Amino acid sequence: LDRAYMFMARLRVPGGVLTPRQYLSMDRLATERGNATLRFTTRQTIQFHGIIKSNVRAATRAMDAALLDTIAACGDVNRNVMAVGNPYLSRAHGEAVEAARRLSAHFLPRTGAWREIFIGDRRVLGGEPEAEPIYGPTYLPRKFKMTVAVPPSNDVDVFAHDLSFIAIVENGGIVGYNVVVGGGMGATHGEPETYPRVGDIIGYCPADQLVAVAEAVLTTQRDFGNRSNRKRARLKYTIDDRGLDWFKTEVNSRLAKPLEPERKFQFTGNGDALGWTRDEEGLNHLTLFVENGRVADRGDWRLKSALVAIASLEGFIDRGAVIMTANQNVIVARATDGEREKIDLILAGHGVIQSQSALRESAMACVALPTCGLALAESERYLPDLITMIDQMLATHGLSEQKITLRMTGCPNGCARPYIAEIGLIGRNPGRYNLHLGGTADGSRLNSLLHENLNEAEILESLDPLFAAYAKNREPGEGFGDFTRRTGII
Ligand code: SRM
Ligand code: SF4
Repeated sequence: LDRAYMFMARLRVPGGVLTPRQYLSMDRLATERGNATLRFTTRQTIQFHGIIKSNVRAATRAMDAALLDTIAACGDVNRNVMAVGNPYLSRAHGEAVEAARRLSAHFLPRTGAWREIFIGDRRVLGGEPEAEPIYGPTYLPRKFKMTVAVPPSNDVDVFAHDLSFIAIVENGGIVGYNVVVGGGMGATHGEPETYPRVGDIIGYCPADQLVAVAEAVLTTQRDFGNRSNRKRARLKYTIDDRGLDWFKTEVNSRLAKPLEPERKFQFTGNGDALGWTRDEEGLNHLTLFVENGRVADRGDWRLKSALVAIASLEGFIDRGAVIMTANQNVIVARATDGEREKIDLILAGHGVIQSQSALRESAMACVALPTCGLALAESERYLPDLITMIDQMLATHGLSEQKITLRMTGCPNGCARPYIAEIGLIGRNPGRYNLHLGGTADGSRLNSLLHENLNEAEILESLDPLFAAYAKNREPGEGFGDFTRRTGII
C-alpha cells in the first residue's frame, strides 16, 4: 500500500486570460480531480489543491486538452508572467497582455519533460534539446518573476518582482517601457541577511526591445546570481551585493542599444476597480471580488457554480473571457448588455454579494494552512474574520469608506506581497503575527515592522489608537500608510 500523496498544481496563464471554455474545463478538473475548489493566485493563475497521486496525470491531461499546462509555473525559471487586469479595456491594455505572452513564450524551457512525464506514454519526438538556449544546463539560481503594468494602475505591483515593465502609452498604444529590477518579497524570520526589497527603475526601452531587455536582465542574473546560498539567490541580492550601477552596466553591455533615461509615469493605486465597466465597443466587463482568491460553493454562497453558469452563457461562451487579476479577483469580460443583466441575476441567485467593505475589497491573504507546508500561521482561512473585527473598529472611527490595503501571509515568504501593503500581517507562530505599517496605496514603498508576534487581541489593540489618530489628524487625501510615516508612528 502506497502513501496517500496529495499534490498542488499551478497553471501557467500569462496575463491571467482564459476563454470561458478553458475556465469550464478547469472547473471540471477541480471537481473531478481536486478538492472541488479553485484558487486564484496573486500571480493571476489558478492553483488546484488536493490532487491525489493517482489523479495527477488525469489532471494534467485535462489541462493539456484545454491547451493549458503547468510548465514553468514553479521552478528556477521565469514564472507566470503577469500583466494588467483586462486586455479588452484599451489598445494599450491589449498590448500589455500580448507582451506578457511574448515574454512567457520566449522564456519557456524547451525541454519536453512535462509532456513526457505527464501527458504521453512515450518519449517526445526528438528527445531533449542539447541545452536550454537561455537557461543552459543549470537553469537560474532561483525563481524569476516578470510583470507588465499600464499606469495609472499598478495592479500587478511592479516593484515586488525581479523584473517589471511599466508601459509608456502615446496615442493609445505602448511606445516603450520603464524597466524595474530587483523587487522581491521573501524573507526568513531572524535572518536579517534576507529581506523584502522594492525594485529600482534602471531606464527606458522602446517597445520592440522588450524581449531583448528581459533577456539581458535574466541572463545577468543567470550568470551572476548566488548559486551557493538559496536564501540569497534572488536577483534583489545580486543587485545589492554588486551595486545597481554595476548591474545597469552589465545589462547595457548585453544590449545592442543601452537603456534610455526613464520616462514620466504615475501610479494611483494597486487595487482592482471592482464592478462593471463598459468599453468603446459597447461590451461590458465585471471585476468581481473573490475573497482571497478561493472559488468554492459553501452554504448559500455558491461562487463556483455561479462562475460556471456565467461561463456557460450562450454567446458569452464563445466571445467572452474569464481573467484572473493580480489581486486574486476575477474579471468576467466581454458581455453584451443582455448578458450583463443575466450575470447579475446569476450572481444574486447564487448568493454572491458584489459589494464589500473598502478594507475587504482590497485585502489579500496567501493560502497558508492547511495546504502550505511552509505556513507558521493561518492566513486565507483567518483574514476574513479579522477583517470583520477591524471593519467594526474602522466604523467607530468613521473610517468605513477609507481605502486601506491590508495583506496577510502565514509566513515571511510574502506570497500576498504583504511588505508593500499599508498594513502587513506576517505569520510568526500559530495565531501570532508581526505587524508592519507604512506602505503606500500604490505599492511603491516597503512598510516597516512595528510590533512582533501579536495575537488577535494585540493586533486590534495596536490598530485602534492608530485609526483614532488617523481619523482625527490626517491631511486631506492622505493614506493610512503615509499618515503612519508622517506622524512618526513608523
Ligand atoms: Fe509563493 C512558496 C503559494 C505568490 C514568494 N508559495 C510557495 C508555496 C509553493 C509553498 C512551498 O514552496 O512549499 C506556496 C503554496 C501554498 C499552497 O498550499 O498552495 C505558495 N505563492 C503562493 C500563492 C498561491 C499565494 C496566493 O495566495 O495566491 C501564489 C502563487 C503564485 C503563482 O500563481 O505563481 C504565490 N509567492 C508568491 C509571491 C507574490 C508574487 O509572485 O507576486 C511571492 C513574493 C514575491 C517574490 O517571489 O519575491 C511568493 N512563495 C514565495 C516564496 C519566497 C521566495 C523568496 O524569494 O524567498 C516561497 C518559498 C520559496 O520559494 O522557497 C514561496
Ligand atoms: Fe505558504 Fe508562506 Fe506563501 Fe503563505 S506566504 S502561501 S504560508 S509560503
